[in-house]
Amino acid sequence: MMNKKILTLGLMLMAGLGASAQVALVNPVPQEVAKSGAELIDAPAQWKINADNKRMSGYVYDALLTASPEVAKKAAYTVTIGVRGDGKVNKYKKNIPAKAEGYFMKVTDKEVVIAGNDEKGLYYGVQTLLGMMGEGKLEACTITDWPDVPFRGTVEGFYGTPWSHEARKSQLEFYGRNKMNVYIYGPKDDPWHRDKWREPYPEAEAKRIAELVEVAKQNGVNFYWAIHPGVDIKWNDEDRDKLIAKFEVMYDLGVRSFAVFFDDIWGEGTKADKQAALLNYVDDNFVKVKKDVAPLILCPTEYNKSWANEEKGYLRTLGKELNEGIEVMWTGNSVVACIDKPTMEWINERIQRKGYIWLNFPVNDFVRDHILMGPAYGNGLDIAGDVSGFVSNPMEYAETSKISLYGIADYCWNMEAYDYQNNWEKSLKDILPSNHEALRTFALYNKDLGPNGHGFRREEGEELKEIAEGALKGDMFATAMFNVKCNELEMACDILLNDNSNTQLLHEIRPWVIQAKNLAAYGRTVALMGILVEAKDNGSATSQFINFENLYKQARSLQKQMFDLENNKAMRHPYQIGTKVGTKVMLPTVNKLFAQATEKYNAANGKNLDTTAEYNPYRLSSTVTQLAMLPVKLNGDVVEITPALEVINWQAGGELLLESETAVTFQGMDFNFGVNNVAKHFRLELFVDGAWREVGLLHYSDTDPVIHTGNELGGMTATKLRITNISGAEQQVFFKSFRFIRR
Ligand code: LOG
Repeated sequence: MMNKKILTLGLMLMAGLGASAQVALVNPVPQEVAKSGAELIDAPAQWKINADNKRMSGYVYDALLTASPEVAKKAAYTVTIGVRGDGKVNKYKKNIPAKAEGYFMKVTDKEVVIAGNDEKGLYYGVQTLLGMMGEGKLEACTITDWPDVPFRGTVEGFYGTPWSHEARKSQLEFYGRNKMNVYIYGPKDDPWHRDKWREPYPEAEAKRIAELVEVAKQNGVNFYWAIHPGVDIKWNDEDRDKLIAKFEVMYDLGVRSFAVFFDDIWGEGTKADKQAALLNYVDDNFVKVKKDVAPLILCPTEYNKSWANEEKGYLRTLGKELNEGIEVMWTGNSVVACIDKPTMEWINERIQRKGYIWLNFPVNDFVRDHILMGPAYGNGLDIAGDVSGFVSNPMEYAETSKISLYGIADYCWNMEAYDYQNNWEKSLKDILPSNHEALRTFALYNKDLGPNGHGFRREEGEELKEIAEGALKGDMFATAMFNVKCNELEMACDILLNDNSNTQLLHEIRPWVIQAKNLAAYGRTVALMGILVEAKDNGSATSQFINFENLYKQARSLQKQMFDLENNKAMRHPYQIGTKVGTKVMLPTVNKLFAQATEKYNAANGKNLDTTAEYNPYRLSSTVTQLAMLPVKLNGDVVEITPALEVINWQAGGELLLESETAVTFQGMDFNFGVNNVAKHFRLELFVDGAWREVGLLHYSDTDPVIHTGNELGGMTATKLRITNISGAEQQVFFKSFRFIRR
C-alpha cells in the first residue's frame, strides 16, 4: 500500500519534471503527453525527412524546413511526417487521434514521427516540434494532441487605426505558430469594410489583401473577409447583388471565407428577418455554388445579452430562419465580458446553434489611454463543447496584443488545462526573449483598463498591495520596499527603451514606457518625502538640497510632466486622451502618499503646501444604462465625458446628470450624438441658484451632427447640468463626444 503510494508520488514527480522540460515550451499546452522518461536530447544538427512524395512540398513541408537542423540525406536522425492514410505513417494509424486538426507525435533519440489526422493536424505537430526545439533540445516523449475549439483566432474588429500590412503578416505567422486557424478581417475604420462596402478596393489595397490571403494559407489560417453593410443597406435586390458582387471581387483576390457584420447600427439594417434572408441568399447563391467557400459568419446587431430584446425576438428569428451552418457571433452577457456556461446556454438555445464567440479583450478602443498587457483570464474552462468558434478582438497595437493572444490560443486549444498565469509568463518570453523580465515588470502596471463605460476591469497590482498599505500606514520598511518597486519599474523602462530586438513592440508601448518612468520617479520622490517627514529630518543631515520642500517641488513637477505627456499632441488619441500607467494600485498609492506626507509636513512646520495630487470634482450619473459608467475627465479647462462606441438606446425621459463639487462658470459646450437634427429631442438644463434653467440647443446646419448651445450659456455659473430625452420616444444616438470648457 505504502509502496504504491510512493510509486505514484514518484511518477507524479517525474511527470512534473517532464512538464518543466522542453514540452513546456510548447504553446498551446498539448492534450496528452506521455514520457519515456524526462530525457532531454540535443537537437540534431542534421536530419533526413521521410515522407510520402506528396508531403515533400506545401505549407507543412515549408514549416518543417524552418527548423534548425539541416536536411541531409545521410543524416542519422530521421523526421517522418505524414497524414492518416500515408504509407510512411501507416503503422501509427491507431495512435492518431480521430479528431479534426489532431496529431500523434513520437520523439526519441533517433527519430521524430509526426502523424496528422489531417493535413492541418500534421502542421500543428510540426509546430509542436518547432516549439519544443526552441532551446536547441528535444524531449523524448509521445504526444497525442487536438484542439478543443474548432475555430480559434482573432477578429480585427476594433475602432481606430487598422493594423498595418506588416503587422497583419506578423500576426498570421504568430497564429500559425500558436495553432490558431482564424483571422477575420473587419477593422471598423477600413472604408471598404463599412462605409464604402459596395465599392471594390483600390488596386494597392486589393494587392495587399491578396498577399495576406497567401500568408494566411502558409500559416494554416483561414482568412475571413468581413463586410459591414448595415449602416445604409436597403433590403432590395440591388443592394443584395452589390454585396455578392463585392464578395466576388474578394473571391477573385483569393478570399474563401466571409463574414457579414451588423453590429453598432440602428434602423432598417437591424431587422432580423431581413438579415437572415440576406445571409441565406448569399449562402445559397454564393457559398454553396462556389463549393470551396467556408460557412458564413454573421455578427448580429444584438450581439450580447444586455442588448437582447426578448419581446421583439430578434435572436430567436435568426435562430429559426438562418440556414444551418451559418455561424452567429456573441460577445457574452455584455459588450465586454468574460464568457461562461450560462451565457452560452442562454444564447445557444435562442440561435439554435453553438455561438461563435467574439471576445472583446484585449481590445482597448474604449480605453485608449490604457495599453493592455495582462493575461487572458476569466473565461469558463468548461465551455469547449458550447462554442463553435472563439475569436479575440485585439488592440490596434498588434504586437503588444500578442501577449494576451498567446493565452487565447492556449485557452481555446486545451481549455481545462489552461493556466493563465503560467501562460502569461511564457508569452512574455516568447514576445521579448532578450528582456522578458523588463517586459514583465512593465506589464505588471499595464493590465487594468481603468474606469470605463463597460465596467470591465482586470487584476493589477495585487503584488503591490501589502507594501502600499504598509507605506500608507507610515511603516518605514514598507516605504523603502515601495521605493524598490519604483526602482524596478524605472529600471525596466530604461532597459526596454534600449531594446532593439522587437522594435514594433517598443514603438507601440513607448508612450506608456515614458509615462511609467515619470510614475516611477514620482513614486521614488514621494517615498523619500515620506521617509524625511517621519524622520523629522528636513534634509540638513544628509544633503542641503534634498530636503522636503525641494522633494515636494520635484513631485509637483513630475505630476505636471505626467499631465503634459498625456496631453502631448503627438501622442494623444482623439478619443480617450491620456497615457495612463499603474492606475489601479501604484498611481493612487503614490498620490495618497504625496498628500499624506505633505499634510504631515504642513502640520509639523506650520506650512500650507497644496496637498491635492489628482483632483477631479466631476461626477456623472445617468438613468440611461449605457451611459451610467462613462468616466469624466478633466484636461485643463476642458471637461470631457469619455465617448461610447456603440449605439445608445436613450429611453424617453432618460437623463444624463453631471455634478460638480464646486460651481463652474461655462465658457462653451458642444456634444456630438452622431445624428443630424436630433437636438430637438433633448433638453439641456443647468442648475443655477437652486433651480433648473433650460439652455437652448441647436445645430449650425441641418447636416451637422454636432449639437451646440445657444449664446446664453457663456458666463453662466452652475453646479449641475443635465440632458433629458424629451421626445417621448426612445432615441438611438451615438455618444461620440461630450465636452464643455470652463472659464
Ligand atoms: C464593436 C467593436 C468594438 C468593441 C469594443 C462588437 C461586436 N462591436 O460596442 O467593433 O471594438 O465593441 O469597443 C463594439 O463588439 N461595440
